Amino acid sequence: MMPLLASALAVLQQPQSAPPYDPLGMFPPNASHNAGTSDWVFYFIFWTCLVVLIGVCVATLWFAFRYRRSKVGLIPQDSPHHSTTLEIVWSVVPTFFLVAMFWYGFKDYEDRREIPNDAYEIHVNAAKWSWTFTYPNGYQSQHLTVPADRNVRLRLSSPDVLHSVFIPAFRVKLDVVPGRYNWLWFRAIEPGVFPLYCTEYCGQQHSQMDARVTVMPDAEFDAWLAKESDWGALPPEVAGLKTYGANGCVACHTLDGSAATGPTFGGMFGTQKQLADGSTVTYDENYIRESILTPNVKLAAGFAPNLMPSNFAQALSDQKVDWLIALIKSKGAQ
Ligand code: HEC
Ligand SMILES: [Cu+2]
Repeated sequence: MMPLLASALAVLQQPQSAPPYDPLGMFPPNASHNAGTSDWVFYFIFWTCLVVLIGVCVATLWFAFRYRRSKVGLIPQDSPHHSTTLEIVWSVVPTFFLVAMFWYGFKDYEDRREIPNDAYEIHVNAAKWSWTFTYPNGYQSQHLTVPADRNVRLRLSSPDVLHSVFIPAFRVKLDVVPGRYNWLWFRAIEPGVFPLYCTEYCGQQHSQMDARVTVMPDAEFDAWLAKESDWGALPPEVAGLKTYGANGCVACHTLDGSAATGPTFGGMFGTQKQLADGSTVTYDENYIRESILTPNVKLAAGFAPNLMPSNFAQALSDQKVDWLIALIKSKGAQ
């Protein structure tokens, strides 16, 4: 009983933004700036409830024993009608605790909703049944990597159904709602690897919708991201596939021969291509390059002009154009 009481009293000394406090070992690792605070609020409510529970049980048992029938008979005597002091005490004391629960809970809620302006934004796309994390430079991954000691904001979106992102070690959880963005933020406090789950039933493979969160030291993060995004280390057609995804070609072009807003890249390389003006060209490196950089000069037959964006000459480096050519070539007929 004494150690329990000592831990209960310790809760009163915990300030906001608290260090880890988990005397009963109920929580996963404590890895974000407000994990301690939310644990603390939990324990504050827990200890309060425990004390009240014990008080009510003891009083019930005591009254049942004290006023048992063999003692008071079938017709009990009148008891005092009321006690003002007692009524004030049992109204004011619980009110104080209820207000405290609200106050601490609300402060933590406020902290969660007020996203710092300097937060590093990572876009989280939750789709049936996987996660895609997109970094400010366009790098994409199926797992989340964040710097320690830096405010990170996740922008959540879903193209299909309701999902919910849950990182137990950070004590954060928020719905991912189709058709709108939601934001949540945290500041990881220690390097490590933690699980991330979808916690909204989203169909057959919902239970497989999990990912890893890796927290790395702040100083290493930027170098890590630069290295991961360095597609030059990859085979050119693989780098081309990444460029195809990252620069939005995927929205209009397919790789498997099927029709879309624009012509497919599948099975085209080396063929004779019909143009809108009736002439033909060889679908080779130069034709691809020209089609990307000046789309309207040689218009593919059957497609309207000005559909393909004409800003790729600025948006794509020469190297990216090379990678795209390698990609189209790798899907080609020869
Ligand atoms: C908004 C839709 C759209 C996007 C995005 C788009 N394209 Fe196109 N693209 C088209 C259309 C439509 C055509 C056919 C008309 C023309 O030739 O300009 C085309 C034609 C092409 C052609 C010629 C293909 C052929 O069979 O003649 C190439 C190569 C090409 N696009 C590459 C790209 C690459 C690479 C990207 C991404 C960096 C891209 N496109 C992004 C719509 C798009
Ligand atoms: Cu899901």
